[in-house]
Amino acid sequence: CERQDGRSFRQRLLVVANRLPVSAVRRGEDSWSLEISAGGLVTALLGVKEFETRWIGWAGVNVPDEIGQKALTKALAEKWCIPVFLDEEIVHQYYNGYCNNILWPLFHYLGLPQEDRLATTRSFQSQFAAYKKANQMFADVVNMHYEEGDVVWCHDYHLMYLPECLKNHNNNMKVGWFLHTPFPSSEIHRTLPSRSELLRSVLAADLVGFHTYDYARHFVSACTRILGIEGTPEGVEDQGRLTRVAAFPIGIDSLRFQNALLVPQVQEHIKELKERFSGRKVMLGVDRLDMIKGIPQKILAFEKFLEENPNWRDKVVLLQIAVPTRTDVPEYQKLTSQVHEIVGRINGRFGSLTAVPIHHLDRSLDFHALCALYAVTDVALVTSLRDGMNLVSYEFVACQEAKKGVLILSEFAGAAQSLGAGAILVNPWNITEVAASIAQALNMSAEEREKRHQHNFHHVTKHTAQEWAEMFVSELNDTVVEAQLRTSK
Ligand code: ADQ
Repeated sequence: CERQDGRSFRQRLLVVANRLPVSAVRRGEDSWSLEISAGGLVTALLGVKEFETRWIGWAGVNVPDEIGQKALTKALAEKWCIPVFLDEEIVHQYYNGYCNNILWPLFHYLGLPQEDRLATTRSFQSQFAAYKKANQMFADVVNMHYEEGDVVWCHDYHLMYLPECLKNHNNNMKVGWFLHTPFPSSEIHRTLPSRSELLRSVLAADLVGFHTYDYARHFVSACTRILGIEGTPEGVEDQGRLTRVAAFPIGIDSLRFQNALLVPQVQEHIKELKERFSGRKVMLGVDRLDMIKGIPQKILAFEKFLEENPNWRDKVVLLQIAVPTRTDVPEYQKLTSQVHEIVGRINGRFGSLTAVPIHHLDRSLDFHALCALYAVTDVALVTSLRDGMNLVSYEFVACQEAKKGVLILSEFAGAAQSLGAGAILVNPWNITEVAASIAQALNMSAEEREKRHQHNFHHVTKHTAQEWAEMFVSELNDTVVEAQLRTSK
């Protein structure tokens, strides 16, 4: 950007997300240690050099005292982070309640948790009130730090009420909102008691982005059916004001994965894994342990494959790495025991004294260990029941230049739209079909594997996370300029 005196400066980008990209641990009354968590969003935005990025969000810890808050604010400032302090009650109602118990399952077509459906319905109003209050607290922090010309980029289903809070305060603010989950069919969205308020608030943004064209279409039809506002080719127009709606499929920092494979420690790890599983084909699943990832369905499909293909029984192994999340929620605890039970049963059924068909790990792997695993894998199994995009499928492809393994991918993951031509697409609910696709993948000719891999590798290395972030922000800048031109005409 250029100032009036002709000197250039970098535009500031305020990224607002529920969680800051750091984990904070209190060491004393006024001392904190911070660790950057390199999630997809952080790496995406680290690559965007033309903006000066500031992060605004919750640090994930309860800090009731002023001394602690001041010290944490100071420590975070060194990492370009600005905290929003939420107390325990708000976190319980807004984050655990409205975000994770209502919006998350609904947006993934899972409905509300069965046994407490009525309880959820009863507590709905208080949770939505807490959601709005929390969103207003995020807005207050943005307003405090906002400078004219800044671009504000709000992220995900936690902050659907934020665009309206921001625009109510300053209608000239450039506000974008991006959803990382699917946006469901309007038939699902219309069951939400707060359906209209949420849509209206999101529409206050200048630009609204989704991973796929389908999600964008669902959003526009929800606006039409619920609010009676017509969609246009550019987005949604209400009383002369246009909210631009578009698809911005996220990517990964593919070079980071490719470069990791050259690190001697990773090479050594790859060698060890190859020796460990020599004579067996390696199949891999890497997921957060969440209902949406379809882990029990995947394991049952693998069992069916073993049942139907006795010749493969001692020649293939499934490594399932599942990071536990939301471990205090009963629904998730049940999922963990369910997975353990199925794995135990299958290993008992098909294992021997020296080998088992499934290795299941309930933990996170460090980046280098994960890259080594991706590199030795013959077949990756991504069987999400619904998934906004699914970055594991991208990461696997980025690490497969040597092996050219096969990706089995759920048709209900956003990634199916971009990697569908190279992957074997499956309906994860159909265990027989997934079992058959495992057989197809393991028996695939080298020529066909190469062709499929090249297709996906080209996509993953070309459409990176940096490109995604740059496209969204430049579209947001353009949208605002166009709107100003339209109103000045
Ligand atoms: P997630 O649901 O978290 O993200 P995903 O896109 O697959 O799903 O990203 C998971 C990330 O966590 C990947 O980078 C992966 O490497 C890492 N990870 C998973 N299991 C791990 C393990 N056991 N050890 C180490 N790392 C592990 C949400 C949406 C997605 C959307 C992203 C980005 O649900 O649909 O793709 O945001 O928008």
